[in-house]
Amino acid sequence: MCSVCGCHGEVTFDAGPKPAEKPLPFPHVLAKAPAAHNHSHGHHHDHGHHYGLGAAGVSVPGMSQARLIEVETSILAKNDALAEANRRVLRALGVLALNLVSSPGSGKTTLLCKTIQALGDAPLAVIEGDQQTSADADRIRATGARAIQINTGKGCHLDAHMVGHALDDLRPAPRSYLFIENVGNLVCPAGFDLGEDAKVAILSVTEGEDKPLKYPDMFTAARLAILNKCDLAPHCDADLDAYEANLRRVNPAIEILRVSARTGQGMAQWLEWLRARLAEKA
Ligand SMILES: Nc1nc2c(ncn2[C@@H]2O[C@H](COP(=O)(O)OP(=O)(O)O)[C@@H](O)[C@H]2O)c(=O)[nH]1
Ligand SMILES: [Mg+2]
Ligand SMILES: [Zn+2]
Ligand SMILES: [Zn+2]
Repeated sequence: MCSVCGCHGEVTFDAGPKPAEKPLPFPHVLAKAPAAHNHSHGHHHDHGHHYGLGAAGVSVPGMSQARLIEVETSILAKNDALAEANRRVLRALGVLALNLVSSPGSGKTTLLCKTIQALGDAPLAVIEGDQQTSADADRIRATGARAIQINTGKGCHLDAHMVGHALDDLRPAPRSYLFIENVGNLVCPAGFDLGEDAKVAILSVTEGEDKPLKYPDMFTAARLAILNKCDLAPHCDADLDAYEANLRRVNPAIEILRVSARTGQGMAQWLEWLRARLAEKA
């Protein structure tokens, strides 16, 4: 469930066609089968797999505001503990995990497909989050990369628990990239640590220069902002300097890259950024 907006839903996983079993490079805590819910990613199975409790701003019959806040705090604390468990596994493997966050349609999947092609044979895997459909995982798999789709139902963000199960199934290779495309939403994914190394916010130039100011939590949480669809800037009077100034107003330390996933502008800098972050994991 979402402690921010109260969304909830049934979570489903689609790992796609099963690849041949590969021996693990060294023993680690990952184990198989999110579908079977064998909990081996660091938590006991004393939770009900319900993403359907109430939340702030949502009235739940019989629950006081104080109790709601208590429930929210407990959910975020549980998420943080599971995120740490994910982070330990990813750190042991030297995997660079990036949580791609944005509003719907900013170009996350397009950028990922282009990135995968450009990275060539670098080992990588993708976790796709959407409320419904496996369309994005299919787009990723069409590039030859491994992808698992998580459908969050009415849920509006991925959480560390879902990602833990996806990791059990994906088993990322040592020293590989793990790209996590979050559900398109500029609000709730900001609050949920997945165990990633960094959040990368994709903001397209058609969304308006004011968006960093209107959704500051997301851009404060992000290490890097990719200003995507720069090819469209002249057609929609986008002021790229104003985008950058507003990003820096909410997060003075944020790194910014001007990119067009369509034309390839800025891709070299993005790839350089990725390689540098992976090298830091050594
Ligand atoms: N002009 C232009 N269109 C883009 C660019 N990146 C993505 N798109 C288009 O934007 C739409 C949404 O892209 P998609 O990757 O599905 O966005 P997502 O919802 O963030 O995953 C698609 O029609 C893409 O072709 C870009 O750099 N330039
Ligand atoms: Mg997408
Ligand atoms: Zn939400
Ligand atoms: Zn679980």
